[in-house]
Amino acid sequence: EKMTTLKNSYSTIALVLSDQLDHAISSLKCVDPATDLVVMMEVYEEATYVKHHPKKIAFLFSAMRHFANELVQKGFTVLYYKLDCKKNHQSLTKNIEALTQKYEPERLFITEPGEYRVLEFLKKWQKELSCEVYILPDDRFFCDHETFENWVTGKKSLVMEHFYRMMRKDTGYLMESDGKPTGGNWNYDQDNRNKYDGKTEIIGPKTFQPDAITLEVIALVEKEFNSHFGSTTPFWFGVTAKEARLSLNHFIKHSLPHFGTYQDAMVENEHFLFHSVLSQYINCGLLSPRLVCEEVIKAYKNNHAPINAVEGFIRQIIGWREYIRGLYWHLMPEYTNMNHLKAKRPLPKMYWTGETDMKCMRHVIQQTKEEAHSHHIQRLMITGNFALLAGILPEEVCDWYLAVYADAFEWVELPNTLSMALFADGGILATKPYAASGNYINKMSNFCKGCPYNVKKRLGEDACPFNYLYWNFLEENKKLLESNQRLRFAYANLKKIPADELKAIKKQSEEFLSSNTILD
Ligand code: FAD
Ligand code: DLZ
Repeated sequence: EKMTTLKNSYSTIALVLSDQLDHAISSLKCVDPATDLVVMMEVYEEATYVKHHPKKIAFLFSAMRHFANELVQKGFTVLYYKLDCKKNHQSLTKNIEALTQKYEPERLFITEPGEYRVLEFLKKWQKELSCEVYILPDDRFFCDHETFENWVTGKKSLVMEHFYRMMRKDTGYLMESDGKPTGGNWNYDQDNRNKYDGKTEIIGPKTFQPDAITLEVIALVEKEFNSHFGSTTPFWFGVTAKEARLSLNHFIKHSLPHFGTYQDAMVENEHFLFHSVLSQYINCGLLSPRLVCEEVIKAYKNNHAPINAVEGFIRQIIGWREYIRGLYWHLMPEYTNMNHLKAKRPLPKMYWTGETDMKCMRHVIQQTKEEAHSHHIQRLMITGNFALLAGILPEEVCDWYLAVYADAFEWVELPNTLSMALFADGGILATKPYAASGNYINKMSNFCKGCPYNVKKRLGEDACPFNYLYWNFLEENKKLLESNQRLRFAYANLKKIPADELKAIKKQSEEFLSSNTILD
């Protein structure tokens, strides 16, 4: 689809991918609006290699279309392939092959992608296309590949906290002039584990009405991807940088002050609590992580938000987010095959249907279906924890997480799922598995109230499955995990369970995991 009149040939072309929607992206710096061509493509291949959530596809396509319009307004010439345009070959490679034949460019610029799979085919382009293909660094990140590799070199363990402190020093965020951390501590995690008090007003993220472009995209997505898990409505995401910025302001004003305190809390029918819900904007380029950090720190300096909230938030962005990205590129491509605990069960059907009597699982899966979003503790300690305890194949769990969340791109999804949730890397990211029984869920949420399963019981028909699965998990993985110092209390408690009760726990776990509730 032409967005402006095209010439017969272009010496320079830049390709902008759907997660690179930033006017300052490195590829765009290499094109001259007066003479060069920018290309963007909606393609089936990218939308279906895992069956992405329809809301995620609609969000990305609408954001791409808005971004392309902005480029045209700035004077760029843009060749934009809508999904349903006739000349679309539905694959980035096939379209680029056709394009380079037609326009005979001398050079093609692309900012490095967020997936190893895509990088692999870009490298093939470098060999096979008739033009020079330049893959440029993605300087939206604070930590480049070289800095991360230097940090890794010679280390026995890659503890996030150590990386985070380096990033605090590098960025100067929340640092005093004497080199000490603001507030006196590096980390206020112990203040960030409260159950929701039921009183603090929850405002939630800023919502937007879909405009004509988004409505057109939603209609297209509903027609083309109706077999995918999830719904396009309600659609309230922003789709431009301006809207993403308004969402940031809204978060700072209403939720940031409580972000730290309730960071780990979960509440039935509350989808977002005090989380920012900015990840989809940051990851696709609509919102700069630097701007996010600077605005959040400004709120601290203006006494609008306390240190536990601000430090907790900054840690997510310059700590976790950057560390996760570094690990991904450090460990690929072998990473995807890791399965330390030898988990082998297929992904239960309930992950696609949301049909289960376990209230917490039902809530998180149904929310995911509706919103293409759930917050961190829901992802980690409900759906992730269940997959860990039930020994679900990492590959299938990872594909689910990659498909169902609007913020999911492999560089960020894989380490979070495979390493953090499933311990499939054997402890590179986490020092112990985030395995928890129903007790944790009951402590941090109100899901257990009114659940047909009894969170206080570990055996019997109405016992909470998280309970017997937890002990069964420890027992099943004894050889691999018993020597882990951080699990010594858990294993000491396992030892206290009488042999006949442990036998019954194993039996009930086996029956539950092979039952129709799980598999059908
Ligand atoms: P907030 O809680 O408001 O946090 C602020 C920001 O910090 C986020 O927007 C995000 O940019 C960053 N952040 C926080 N935690 C992490 C983290 N662990 N890794 C990377 N960035 C982080 N995040 C994704 O962006 N994409 C994913 O595909 C993704 N998959 C996940 C899968 C699992 C199994 C788990 C446990 C976590 C996953 N996360 C992922 C991390 C985290 O859950 C989301 O970043 C967060 O829920 C997004 O919501 P928010 O914007 O409200 O975050
Ligand atoms: C996730 C996704 C989807 C659904 N669709 C497209 C698309 O049509 N065009 C595109 O350029 N990118 C898409 N993506 C993102 C890619 O799958 C991939 O994650 C990024 O290109 C990595 O940088």
